Formats: sequence, structure tokens, C-alpha cells
Amino acid sequence: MGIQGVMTIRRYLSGIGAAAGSLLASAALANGIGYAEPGQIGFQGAVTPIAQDIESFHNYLLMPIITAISLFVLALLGYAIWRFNERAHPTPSRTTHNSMIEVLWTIIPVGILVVIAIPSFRLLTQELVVPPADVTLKVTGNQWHWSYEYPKDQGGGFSFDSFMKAEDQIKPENGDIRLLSVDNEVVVPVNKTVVLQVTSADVIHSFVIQSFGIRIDAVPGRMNETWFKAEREGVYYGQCSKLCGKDHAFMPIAFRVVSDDKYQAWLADAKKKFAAVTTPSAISVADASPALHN
Ligand SMILES: [Cu+2]
Repeated sequence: MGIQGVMTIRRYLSGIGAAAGSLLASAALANGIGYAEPGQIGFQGAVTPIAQDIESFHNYLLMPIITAISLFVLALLGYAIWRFNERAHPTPSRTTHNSMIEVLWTIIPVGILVVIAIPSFRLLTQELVVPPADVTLKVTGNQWHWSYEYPKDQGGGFSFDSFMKAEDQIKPENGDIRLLSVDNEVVVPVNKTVVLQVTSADVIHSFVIQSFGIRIDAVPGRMNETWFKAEREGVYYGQCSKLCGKDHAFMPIAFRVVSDDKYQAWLADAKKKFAAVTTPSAISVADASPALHN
């Protein structure tokens, strides 16, 4: 083969490389940050350290182990079918015990579980040990919407309900997403530790925002705490993740992460806008008896 041929092959190979590269890049881009793309496989883009750790724990530890075990079992199965079928192996062995193999198939799985457990517990500790808060928010699940309260000592002192936008209010040109956008978004500052105190006014709901790596149950009569520190501005969506009644699928969560200045400006506006409503308990009374609410 002459130099011409080598060049052609090289061009061809680099073409394949570029195609594979752009395929990979578009696959990575297909994962929406803050919401799921149609046909997406894998996690929504992570914007907190915890969400990044969850993602790498899954991608670089769990997936390789699961894949290796599945391939190993498949190979064993194939080997047994090929080697020990009746035609290939007419007189079967009468062996019932083999101490070596029995010790191995106990020790090796235990070893694998320990390898998984150590980083898993480390991750759980990070999630469950709540650091000192820059902003604290009370989140209440209701059938079927979320309400949020900003405490007074942090410049808040108001609360509001957040309902899913109806189909006819969705404006894709404004960034609205069907079944996810809400009338009142929660606004929080970027790079600040936000602690959420989560409870419910009626049945058990579950508060989840994938890109923040948070998932916590909202249980009536109980307060659960979780936290996040978003490192990127943007709008991040979540959904109720515990079957809570007929509109379970229609009580989305929308958090807008903004710069500190924008957050302070929003806080000042929101205080006026939501001044009429004081506490979530006042909201639930108003919901139950509209006649009391003027
Ligand atoms: Cu719910």
C-alpha cells in the first residue's frame, strides 16, 4: 500500500474519531440540567457537590461492578450450557461439596459489598449532616402543591404557594416546561448553603430535585431536614416522588438559583407581593374554608 492509501485510512479513522467524539458530546448534552430530556438515560446534570458525588458513585463504582458481575454470570451460564449439556457430558459428576469454592463465593461477595459500602456511607453522611445554613426555607407538601416559607430573621417573613402552570399558561419562548413550570418559583442565592425543613400538611409527599441531589420525605407532624449548595445559576425542577393522591404527578418543584444581588432584590419584591399571607398554617385554613379568606 502506498503513502496515498495510508493517508486515506488515516483520514477515514480520524473521521470516525470525530464522529464518535461529537456523538459522545451530544449524548452528554442531551442530559438536561434541572429537568429530564426526552429519551434521556442517566442523571440530570449535577449542580451541587452532593449531586456530583452521587453521579460519580453510580457511574464509576456501581455501574462497573454491576456490569462485571452480569458478564461473569452470563459467561458461567454459557460455559455450563456448552460444556455440561447431556450430549457433551453424558455421565454427570456426583460432587456436592467443594470447600474452596464455598469459601470463595462467600468471601468475594462480602468483599464487593464492603467496597461499595465505604463510599456509600461517606456519601450518606455528607447528605445527612446538615452544615450551618446561609438560608433556611420551610417547605410544606400539600395535596397537590408545595408551599414555601422564608423566615423573618433572614430578611423574609413571608410564605407562598407554588402551583403547576396550566397547559394554556405554558410559554416555551419564556423557558416554560410543560408539567414542570410553576406560578411562583422558589428563589435562592448561588454558592450558599440552603437548608430545607420539609414537612406536610396532609399526606406523605416526597421532595426531590435531581440536579441538587436531594430527596426527602414530607411527613405530616414531622420535620425532615436536607440541604444543598447550588454552584450554578439556573432553574432546577423537581417533582413529588411519593404517591400522594390523584394530582401527585402535577405538583412540580421549581427552584431558581440567582446571584446574591438578584436574590436580595427578589426578597424585597417578594416581601411586598406575599405580604398578605403570613404562615403556611394560615394558607391551609384558607384552602379548607374559602369563606374565611378575603
Ligand atoms: Cu405529593
